Amino acid sequence: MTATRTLDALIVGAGLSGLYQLYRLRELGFTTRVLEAADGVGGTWYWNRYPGARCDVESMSYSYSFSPELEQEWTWTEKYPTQPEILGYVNHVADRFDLRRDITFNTRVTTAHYDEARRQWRVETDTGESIDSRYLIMATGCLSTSKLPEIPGLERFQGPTYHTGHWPHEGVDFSGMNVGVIGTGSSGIQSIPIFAEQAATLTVFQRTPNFSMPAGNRPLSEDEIAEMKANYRDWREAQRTSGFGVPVPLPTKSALEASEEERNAVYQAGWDKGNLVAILTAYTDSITDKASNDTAAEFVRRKIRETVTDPEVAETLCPTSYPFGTKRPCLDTGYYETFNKPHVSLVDLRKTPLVEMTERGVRTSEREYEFDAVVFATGFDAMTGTLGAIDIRGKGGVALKEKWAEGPRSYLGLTVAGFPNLFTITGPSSPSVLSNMIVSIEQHVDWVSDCLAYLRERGLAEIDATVEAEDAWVAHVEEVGNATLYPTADSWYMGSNVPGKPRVFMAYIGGVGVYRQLCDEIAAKGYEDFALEGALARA
Ligand code: FAD
Ligand code: N01
Repeated sequence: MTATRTLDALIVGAGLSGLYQLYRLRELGFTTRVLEAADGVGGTWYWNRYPGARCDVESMSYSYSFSPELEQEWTWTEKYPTQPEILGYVNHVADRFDLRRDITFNTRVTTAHYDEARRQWRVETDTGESIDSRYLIMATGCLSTSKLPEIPGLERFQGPTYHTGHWPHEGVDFSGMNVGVIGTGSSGIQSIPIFAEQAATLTVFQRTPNFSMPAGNRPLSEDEIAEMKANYRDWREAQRTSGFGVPVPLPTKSALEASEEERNAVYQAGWDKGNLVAILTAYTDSITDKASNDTAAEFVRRKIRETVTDPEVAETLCPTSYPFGTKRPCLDTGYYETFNKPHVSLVDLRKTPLVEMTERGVRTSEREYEFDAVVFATGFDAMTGTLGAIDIRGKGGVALKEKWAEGPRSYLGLTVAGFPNLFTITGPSSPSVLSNMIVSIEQHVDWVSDCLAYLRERGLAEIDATVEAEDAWVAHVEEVGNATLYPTADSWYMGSNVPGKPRVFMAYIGGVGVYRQLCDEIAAKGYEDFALEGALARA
């Protein structure tokens, strides 16, 4: 392998994070390159092409804020944008800012080792390239390593199988087929109604029911587009200072202080707007007190019972084993109604667990189901899976995977002590997946860009979080998490969807606005809590 000249910064991933990071670093005059495993930009929106895939943050909010010109010239068509529309947007951004010339596609980073003497990273790829870079920025995504169900015989099935996270670009037509779907998280909930429109029979295998509410999606009117475009700056500011990156009025009282009538009116208003965050934050204790949370959970369960005509099926679809919101809730289009169709059936894996895949289909503890095709909507090894798949080694040759064996340890979810000059965009222990992610992405990218400019101005070659700061951050993230109901659920936020993964709450629930302020203060104090070292050796 031959190494080319040392870059200032290597970015891994060309999703929303990697593209904006490239834009910012290029603007600052750093030599930068992006490596991307896919053959195109878009990340999540490149890979997840299953029917029904869309964002459940409103389009005009789930968009970059860094360029007022871009905001004005791009016009979203629907309240909640489809995957093709978002991918079109991301491609537009890549072209508009001429980003592609610094992106190498079809290239997966396999190893990244820190060279302590030279204070830089050596990165190797599956195409045999070796690249030296002062800084290494992982824009590899929180939900970018898909997982299959952990059952024997996956290779035995004779028909086609599909994972929602790797959907064929040419699409799949299930017309006339008997189709099985495993998984009822957001991807399953979005795609199942569309599979049901095509398939002769559809069998849904559910391990845990999810809370979902109607998206109420619709075309955007010219007036509302014009209004947002006129007020974008204020809206962006409100996003940045909000709790979840979605501005909603702040709650003033406990759910238990409100009458049932009042509560139902509040929940109904959120329901009618298809606004998850409005329900999740309707009361001061919605996500911290079980009794308060139960009022929202029961509201949704009532809706399920009203919608699904078979009472047994309705009960199976009602989540009861965890509080509302502690597994990622969903917005759907006709999900519960789908189970009223005579050719759609639901299998409760809590009662009859999956045993294996067979040549003909899927076997549960009760019987074998025969299918022409099987869809895995079984999610991701979230937050740490993608970083864990790369052999990342910091000081002393310590592997990140070893360091994170008991759960991710980072400072601010941005840096890892002992792994100097490494940055993780929306890394574990930052608000990331508990937010409108593009807001968190821009905040992280801006922080990293400012940090690199700061180091360059002072001729510094290395930045490393101190172990003390990291320990304190990990403890703070845990403490804030434990003050909520999130850790009580078995969710991918907790790593519980991957057998053997440590059970740790992997996101920061302190709020997007609070977190931003904290990060800004640390930067303003000259990156206190970091060791800044060494004269920058320039070739
Ligand atoms: P990604 O989009 O995941 O991009 C990471 C990129 O890194 C990928 O292209 C991947 O191929 C590449 N990569 C990874 N490892 C390597 C490697 N070793 N070498 C080279 N390249 C590598 N968020 C919201 O806020 N609202 C939503 O409604 C929402 N909907 C979602 C729907 C789906 C189906 C999924 C899966 C996620 C959704 N998300 C949503 C989260 C979404 O992931 C983020 O909003 C955002 O798109 C993440 O962008 P990213 O660039 O950080 O990561
Ligand atoms: O994955 P998931 P996803 N046997 O992990 C089941 C974002 N997203 O791709 O809950 C049987 O949520 C698993 O069961 P259980 C969003 O952040 C957003 O749907 O672990 N079942 C679950 O039902 C989301 O949270 C949108 O008991 C098995 C399902 O498979 C995240 O991406 C759309 C199993 C997986 O659900 C992931 O969503 C799509 C097994 N061995 C995605 N393994 C929006 O609309 C897993 N399951 C915004």
